[in-house]
Amino acid sequence: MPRPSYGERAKNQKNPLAQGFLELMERKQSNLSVAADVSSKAELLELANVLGPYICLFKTHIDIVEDFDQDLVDQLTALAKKHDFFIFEDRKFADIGNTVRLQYEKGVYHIADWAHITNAHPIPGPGIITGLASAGVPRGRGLLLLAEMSSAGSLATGTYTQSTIDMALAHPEFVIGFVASRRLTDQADFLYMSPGIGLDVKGDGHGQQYRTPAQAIEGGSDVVIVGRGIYGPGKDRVAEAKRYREASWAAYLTSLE
Ligand code: BMP
Repeated sequence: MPRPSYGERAKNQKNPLAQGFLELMERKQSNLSVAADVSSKAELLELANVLGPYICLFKTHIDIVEDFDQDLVDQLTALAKKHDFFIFEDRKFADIGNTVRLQYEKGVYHIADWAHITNAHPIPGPGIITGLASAGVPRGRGLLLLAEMSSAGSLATGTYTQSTIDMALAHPEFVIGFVASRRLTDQADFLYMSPGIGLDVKGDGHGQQYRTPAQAIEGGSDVVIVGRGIYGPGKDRVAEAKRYREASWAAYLTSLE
C-alpha cells in the first residue's frame, strides 16, 4: 500500500515539533541525517556547514567533543538556521525521571536549550518520559525512544520493544517517534529514525550492523542516519552525502507509489 508523503503527514500531525520536522523534510527533499561522531569543535562545525545543505537532521554526541563551549552551540544553532536542519542530540538518557531532567537541562551541555530532538532508553519506565518532558515540552522539544538498536545482540527486542511502543502512545505531547529499524505501529503517526546504515560495508568490527537506505525505508523508516559511511577515512564527504541522500530519497519516492 502506498504511504502518505511527509507533507501530507505534516498536515495531520498534532505534535508541533514533529509537524515542523516533516515540513522541513518535504521542503528540503531530504530524509538523511548525518551522525557527526567527531571529537573537536572545529570538525563538528565543519561537518554541519559542509553537509548541512543535504541533510534534514544533524545528530550529535556532544559529550565526545573535547573542546566543547557555548560558542559551539551558538554556531551550530546558526548553521541549523542557515542550512535548514534540526539538531538531534543522541544522549540516550537512561535514569530516573528526576535525574534525567537535571542531565537534560543542566550540567555543562544544557541540551534542552539547543537540541530540537533528543532520545532516551525506555528501561527506567514512563518516569523517564515525564522527567524529560517537564524540561522539553515548555521549550517545544521532541523525544525519540530507543525501541530497537542496530548492534548485534541488542536486548531491545520482543516485549521490550512492545512496551516501548505503549510508553510512547501514552505520551503524545513529547514522544515524536522511535529509534528503530522499521515501522512499529499504526496506532499513531510516529517518526522512525534508523541508524546502522551503510552502502558499502556490513559492519564495523564492534557489533554495528549496516543495512542499505532502501532496506530501511522499505521497512517503514522515515529518516536514515549515516555516520562513517559519509565521513569515514578516505571518503569524499560531500559526494557521499549526496549519494546517501539520493538513495534515501529515491527509496522514499518508491514507497509513495
Ligand atoms: P555509524 O553510521 O558511523 O555506524 O554511526 C551510527 C550512529 O548511530 C552512532 O552515532 C551511534 O551512536 C548511533 N546509533 C547506532 O548506531 N545504533 C543504534 O541503535 C542507535 C544509535 O543511536
